[in-house]
Amino acid sequence: MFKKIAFLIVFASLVLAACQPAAPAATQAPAKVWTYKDMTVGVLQTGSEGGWRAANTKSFKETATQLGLTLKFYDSQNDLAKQVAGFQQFVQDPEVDVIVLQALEVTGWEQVMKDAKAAGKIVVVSDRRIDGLEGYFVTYIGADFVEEGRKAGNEMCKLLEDSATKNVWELVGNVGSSAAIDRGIGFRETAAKCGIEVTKSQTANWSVVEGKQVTEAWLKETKDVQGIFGQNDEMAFGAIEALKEAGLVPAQDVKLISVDATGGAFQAMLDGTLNVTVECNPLLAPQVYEAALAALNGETLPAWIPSQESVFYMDDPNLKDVAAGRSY
Ligand code: GYE
Repeated sequence: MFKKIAFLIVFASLVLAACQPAAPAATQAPAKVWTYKDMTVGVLQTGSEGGWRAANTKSFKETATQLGLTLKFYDSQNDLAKQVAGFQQFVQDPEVDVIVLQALEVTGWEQVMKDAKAAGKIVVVSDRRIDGLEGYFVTYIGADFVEEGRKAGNEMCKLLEDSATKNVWELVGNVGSSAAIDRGIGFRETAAKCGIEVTKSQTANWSVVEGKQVTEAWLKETKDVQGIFGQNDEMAFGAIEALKEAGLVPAQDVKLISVDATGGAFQAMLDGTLNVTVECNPLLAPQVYEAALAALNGETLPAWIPSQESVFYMDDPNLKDVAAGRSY
């Protein structure tokens, strides 16, 4: 009997509780509306390997000051282990709200991405994509490197249209980076259409010095080359020096195409030593910070926010004015 009464009392109180109207909205703490001034952003930079990177770093630092957000800038010195350690550091830093990854390589991010998610950090991947791990970062902001490679392949086809042989050498970025992998894929896709053969391909780590050394070594083996594809401006500059020292005329005897379109590339085109440069926009910070703020305020972002890019030509009659109007 006693048990029945006890059960009825418990049951009645449960029914009563369920019928209680929800607490008026006024008492629930309104979701925090983030502003740039509330944000602390940890940026994991690759290193300082050239003109593009310098413009990219400047974009992050200057835009942070303009917006009034707190920036923690980590220079990975082009060392993957250092970049992973920097990521962990930002995960453990209670002040950091957002982590921006500019990945040296496409793999190696699984554990730290999981740790960041567990720690409630917003992660934005910018500049260079990584493999997989969708759901662990809110968006990728950066270029279509495959398309950049395709553009370079199409331009090399035009430059070698009347050439009996179409042997092209490729100076590649750092091994394992999405920029290097994808530009190579895109270039081969379109270059093959006009019978171009990539007869030599080697990393020169985005650098002028290595671009020159690699090209010099190849020129010692053979001078049967009609075009050089530098996956960035700096490596193409190195090739230009090597060609000159080998008695070849850059952009005439050997056609040259680079990617980035930094100020140095415009100067090389004005000097008549570089035929074409395919733009890769380094000024990513405004889009990155905007996306981070939107994500902190609960917005869902597109998986990829591509940057807008063009192609520039040595034989453009307005090249001088175009070059004068460039901001990097
Ligand atoms: O092309 C190169 C830099 O990630 C797009 O990195 C960037 C590349 C750029 O070292 O100059």
